[in-house]
Amino acid sequence: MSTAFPQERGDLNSGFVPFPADRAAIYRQAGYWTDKPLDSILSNGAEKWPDTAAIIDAERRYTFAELDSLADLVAARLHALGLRAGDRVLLQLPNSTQFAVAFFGLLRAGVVPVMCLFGHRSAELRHFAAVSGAVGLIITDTAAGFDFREMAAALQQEHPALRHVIVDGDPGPYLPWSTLTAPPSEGEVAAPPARENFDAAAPALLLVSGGTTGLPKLIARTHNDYLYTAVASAQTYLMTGADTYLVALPAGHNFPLACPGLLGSMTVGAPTVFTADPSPENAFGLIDKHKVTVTGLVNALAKVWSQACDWEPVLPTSLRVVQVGGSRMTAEEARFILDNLTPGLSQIFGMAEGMLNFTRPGDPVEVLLHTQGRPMSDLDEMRVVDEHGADVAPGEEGELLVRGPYTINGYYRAEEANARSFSPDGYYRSGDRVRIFADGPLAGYVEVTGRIKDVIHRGGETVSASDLEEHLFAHPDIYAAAAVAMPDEYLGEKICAAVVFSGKPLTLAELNGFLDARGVSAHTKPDMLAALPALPKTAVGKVDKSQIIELLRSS
Ligand code: OOB
Repeated sequence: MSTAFPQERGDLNSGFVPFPADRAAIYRQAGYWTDKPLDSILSNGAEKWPDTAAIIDAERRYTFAELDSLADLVAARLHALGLRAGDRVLLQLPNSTQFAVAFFGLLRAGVVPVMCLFGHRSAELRHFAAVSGAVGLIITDTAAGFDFREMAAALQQEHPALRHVIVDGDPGPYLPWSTLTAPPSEGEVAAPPARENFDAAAPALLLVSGGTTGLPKLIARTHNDYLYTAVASAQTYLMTGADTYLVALPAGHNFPLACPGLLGSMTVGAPTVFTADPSPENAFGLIDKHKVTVTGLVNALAKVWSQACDWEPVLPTSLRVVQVGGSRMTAEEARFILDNLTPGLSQIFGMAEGMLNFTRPGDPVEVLLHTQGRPMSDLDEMRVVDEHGADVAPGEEGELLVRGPYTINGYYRAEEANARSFSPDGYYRSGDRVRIFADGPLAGYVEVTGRIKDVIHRGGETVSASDLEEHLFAHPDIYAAAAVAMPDEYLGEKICAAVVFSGKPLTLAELNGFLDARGVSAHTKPDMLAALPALPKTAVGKVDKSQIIELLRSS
């Protein structure tokens, strides 16, 4: 398969859209950009808290000093293998200490990790390999019956540039990860090569976008902007070395990686615990054992944890902050988490593209229930615009446009998408429909009301999926629901409610009776009801509407 981009070394910056010089100067002036490499988080930690645990999983524990020297060793060996600064390597390991070792080993070698999610498969990885021009892949052997080595073999066939396949576990024909981490032999140089021409405004890592339509896009995050994300988000949550963070979501996702996640925790000397099993049965025990104080969850998982508090013998009482975000949450859902799981609920509205909003420790309950937080940085610039691109009146709904010290200025190697997704003055068009409260106790806070494109064109009407979903969620027998568009000969699109019932399933007539009683207009009511055992999820655990539509079309 050919790509529009040369795959030789040294072309990391081709197709990367840097920050404009005028704004970069402002971020440096403010002290938000420090021009240090991202892995200085680790060297700093090793200097300040050498003997404190940095990363922990069921099998292993490494102090900051141990992780620091191991990252050097791995980097030296990656270099010896032939990997060079600016090369890209796909990183796809389960949540474990080895994920962090590989991540920092790559950074130390100047290699740019492409942060695949553990649930991604060849469709996504093939695309990441093609766009990034990756020369390597770090995987585990098998998980839940899936053989990652077979996937690697197929990928290598299509992408001969993918020369280095490194496997944690049984390597098959590939290089065992343990050869990179084994103690140094006598005389072995365990230091990475010196960094030449280091540029903190160049990409440090590539994240993948969170959209559920089409393949994820690659998002280049620079040393400067990502280091700032980690530092500032840990500060926002008043984190200290007395905290412990639990990675419950896939570790390669921005949320558990740096918001504050692993990287933010490391900036304050707080240990990070990894688990590949986020079920309450497993996670609650770990939280208790390690006295975890901070974690991040997607909505569906937060709901499961909240319910489990009814029956689990060990409760996660050490938690001080539970961040919940990734998709829309109603005030009722937030209330349920607050009442059942923790008073430490924090809503987070973030994106791999950068921009983060949090509710803060100490915010009034009203803020926790009704908003998705406010921007992390005083240099975040937000606009809310109508369909013509004009700013709406304060407090009105519209599409959120953002730019700031840690929001990208373009997707990586995606000129066409960039023409659509970025305004000429550098704002990222988020596609999220929001309102920013203009006055009263919620002033300055953001409410996410839906996605601008998540609408159903039914006859001549445009129906907002999230408006209907809000009504569906209000039914006591509905556990989860999504409104999706299905093709219709007469209407163009008809409204389908995909519903997971917690009790006895309703009929469409019963459901519409309930919606009538709530005053839902005739053209907003579903034409079709699909009762499902569960809603399909993305690799990070968000409801995946494109999969729902596929499922319904094929059934
Ligand atoms: C996080 O990042 P992504 O890149 O997987 O997804 C970003 C998109 C946003 O544009 C928005 O559509 C949606 O996910 N989203 C929310 C939300 N948080 C994210 N929609 C409604 N309410 C929220 N609270 O999802 C992400 C990245 C960093 C931290 C947290 C989440």
